[in-house]
Amino acid sequence: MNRKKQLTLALIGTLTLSATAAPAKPNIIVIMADDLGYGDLSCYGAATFKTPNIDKLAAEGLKFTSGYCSASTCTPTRYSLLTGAYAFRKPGTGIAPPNGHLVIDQDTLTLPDLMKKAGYQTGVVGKWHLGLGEKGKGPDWNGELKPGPREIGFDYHFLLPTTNDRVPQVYVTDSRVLDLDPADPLWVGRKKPSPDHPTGVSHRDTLKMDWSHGHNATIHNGISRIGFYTGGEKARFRDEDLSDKWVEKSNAFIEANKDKPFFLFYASHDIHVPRIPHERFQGVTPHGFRADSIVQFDWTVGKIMKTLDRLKLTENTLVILCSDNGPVMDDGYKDEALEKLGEHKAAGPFKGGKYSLYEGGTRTPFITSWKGHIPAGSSDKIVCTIDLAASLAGLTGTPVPETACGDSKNVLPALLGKADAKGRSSLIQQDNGGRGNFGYRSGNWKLTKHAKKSARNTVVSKTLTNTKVPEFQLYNLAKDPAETTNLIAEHPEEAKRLKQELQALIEAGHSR
Ligand code: NG6
Ligand code: CA
Repeated sequence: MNRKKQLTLALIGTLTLSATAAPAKPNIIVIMADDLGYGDLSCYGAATFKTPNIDKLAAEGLKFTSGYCSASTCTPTRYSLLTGAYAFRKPGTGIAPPNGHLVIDQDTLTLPDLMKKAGYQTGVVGKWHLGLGEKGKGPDWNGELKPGPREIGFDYHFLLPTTNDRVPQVYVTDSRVLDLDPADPLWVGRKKPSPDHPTGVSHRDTLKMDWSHGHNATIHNGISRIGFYTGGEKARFRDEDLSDKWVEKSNAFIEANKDKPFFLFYASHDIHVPRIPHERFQGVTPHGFRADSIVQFDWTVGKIMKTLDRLKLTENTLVILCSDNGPVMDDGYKDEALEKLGEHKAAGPFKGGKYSLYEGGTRTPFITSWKGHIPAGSSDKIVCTIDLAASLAGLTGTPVPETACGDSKNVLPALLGKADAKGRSSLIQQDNGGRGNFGYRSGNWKLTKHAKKSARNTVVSKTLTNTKVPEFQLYNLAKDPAETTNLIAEHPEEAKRLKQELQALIEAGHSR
């Protein structure tokens, strides 16, 4: 055989190999951090501490510079991730209270439903915060917590029901509170259960972390919370142990499903308040518990990646890492996040953070990694957590009915780093919802609409303050990513176009 022919055959061999080696149905792990800002990882510019495990994921995969979550608070982003629909279209999807009911209708075709249709085992581990139980009833803490994750498509769940600054501090698995002693029933409510019930107000001097606003009701583990509860003593966990538990349960799910395609939603509680990392992470950064919790989160990612390596699943698993909203410093506890911030820029180059319509509210870390299938590098394509439903359905060849996932775009080529990928041309950004506020990015133009003419200022200020702003502002993100110069007077035609597009997308009821 001549050399040219040999080379040609070798080349064909490689091509065929890579074509056939591509599994049609890779495992999928969506890792969502809580309140993690654009600048909060060393691969996104954090310079005063290191996140080596996520940096490795980014170095081997694709790091997005225009990756978004769909809202600047938790519940609406998670609602949109799982339903593929903008949360503002469904009133009642703002931050869920301790006794909130499930905000996703059971007949909605969800992301885990689509994965199940594709033959996947589906699981969710970590923070839920989408409510449990029926509308008008809420969670039956001592009985079956239905409807819940199982009823909307997850075969397996191991969860913290809301956020850890809300009561109760118990795990939910198998549609029940884990380790609940029927002789010590759990009661959760909004009113103080008895005059002598210790709270963050009456027993403030006993707290191991003081509160700054809200968060002054029932005390558990030396920390007072939002809401009241009694009972369920045996079922309660320590804040310090949450991350170890997420690793244990995520790894067990991966191990149990290693021979089938699986879809795991690992929803970390890091770095939401109360930021109480495990003792071994306390003090590892110069910034106090906020950044210590980031390092802890990074460790959990490393543990999961090691499990994939050990089970030889790395080349058959797509990992997507994202956040549920931008950063916040003082979110109700005196944990010195702001005092110890130093030069760290939690929102990177962007303005605003959690609760905000500015880029810092929703432009967050976004990394995709799939060894051998996603080229290493960075991408400036616009992608959003709301797109995972249509994109992952696209990946697995699962048809999405026209009426489902109404705002989820198939941006799979962008997520996989394909050369001709486009990503989104536009994106609506929302805050917690219900106030008529919107951000709208179209190409490099960004319009903000603050219906009440005030904006939340979360990152730089000590407490949550409101700043007076014009109803409409227009920014050029290519030249002014920090949204400092409002161009609405200079570019009335762009402002008009964006206002019209935004209004049309809102009125249409869907955008796919
Ligand atoms: C707010 C809480 C805040 C946090 C947030 C939800 C007060 C004063 N503030 O209402 O601490 O819990 O809700 O955060 O209570 S999220 O990331 O789950 O959306
Ligand atoms: Ca959050």
